[in-house]
Amino acid sequence: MNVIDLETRFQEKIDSDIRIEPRDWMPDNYRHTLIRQIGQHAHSEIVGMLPEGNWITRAPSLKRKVALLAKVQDEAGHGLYLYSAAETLGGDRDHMFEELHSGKAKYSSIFNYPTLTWADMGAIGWLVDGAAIQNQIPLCRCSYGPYARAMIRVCKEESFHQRQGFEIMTVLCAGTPIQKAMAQDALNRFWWPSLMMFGPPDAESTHTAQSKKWGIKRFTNDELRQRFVDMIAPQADHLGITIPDPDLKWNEETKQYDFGEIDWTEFWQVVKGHGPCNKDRIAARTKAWEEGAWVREAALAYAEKQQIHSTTKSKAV
Ligand code: FAQ
Repeated sequence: MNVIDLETRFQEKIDSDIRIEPRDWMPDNYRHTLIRQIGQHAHSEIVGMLPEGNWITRAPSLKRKVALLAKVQDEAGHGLYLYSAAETLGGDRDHMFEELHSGKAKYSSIFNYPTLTWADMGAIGWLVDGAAIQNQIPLCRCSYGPYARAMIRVCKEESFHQRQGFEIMTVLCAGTPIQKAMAQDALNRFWWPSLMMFGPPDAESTHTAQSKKWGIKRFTNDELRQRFVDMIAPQADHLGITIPDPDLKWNEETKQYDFGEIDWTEFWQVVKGHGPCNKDRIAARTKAWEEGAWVREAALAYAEKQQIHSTTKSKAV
């Protein structure tokens, strides 16, 4: 079968909602697009542990500490499923890490903002996990089987994360005036960066058209951003805090919220490495990688020993 026939058959499978599995034929660019997106997604999960990890030792109670610790560990687990999913496509894990540490690989812009108060733990759970769920639920139907299956478990865990974040916000908003002001301040700082998580506007998105054709993305960046605003605006009303956007208002005709212009210059600055915490994030990940070298060496030595042991045993049989 020639390449054109293979591509036609491949597209027919996608159009009939048949999952593509690791050993199936796929166009090179489909493979590269997935390794790029899954790799960036995996990096986002493990870099995303840092802003919240910052508050584990300062959580205001044992109950809060346990929930936050569990959440941060969940993010590590998500990173691991995702690196494994990228490996099923031929992605090399060490190479992906090299690209992260050298600043070449991207990860979500949101994790380059600092977490200044405890209320930021509420805002991240509510807004950042809320945005992640909005973006990842459609990925459960992604055409690539291992990625789609990983997303099912990830989304279940992200839903718990969002609940715990919203509950932190609920308690703060019903608390003292200072606590409510802290919640408002966290919303002020995390609102616009959360909208940026969905990526550039559709007119400037380089990958959306092809990724939609291949069933990797089911919705465009702007469609998902709009859904997010429509979900969060009534929740902010319920909490009694104000979204920092004077142009935000319900549109009776479109049955959606209209909202103000996003600062795309800020977005691209952060993506290019010039956000408030980019350098700290990369430095923390690089340090963790270097300090974990002995664990990787020990695991490899153990695996090699096991291999020799099982080969000798099977020869003896
Ligand atoms: N930050 O053409 P598009 C989480 C890049 S997980 C940085 O629209 P695409 C869990 C993009 O890579 C959050 N870069 O690209 C958690 C591309 O660059 P390239 C992460 C961004 O791929 C919660 C260029 O701009 N989620 O939060 C961003 O079709 C709490 C052009 O953009 C995922 O990764 C950005 N925000 O659409 C953890 C989900 N946006 O590669 C801890 C999977 C775009 O050409 C605590 N990924 N870029 O050099 C996706 O759905 C997609 O990749 C998009 C971008 C929607 C992110």
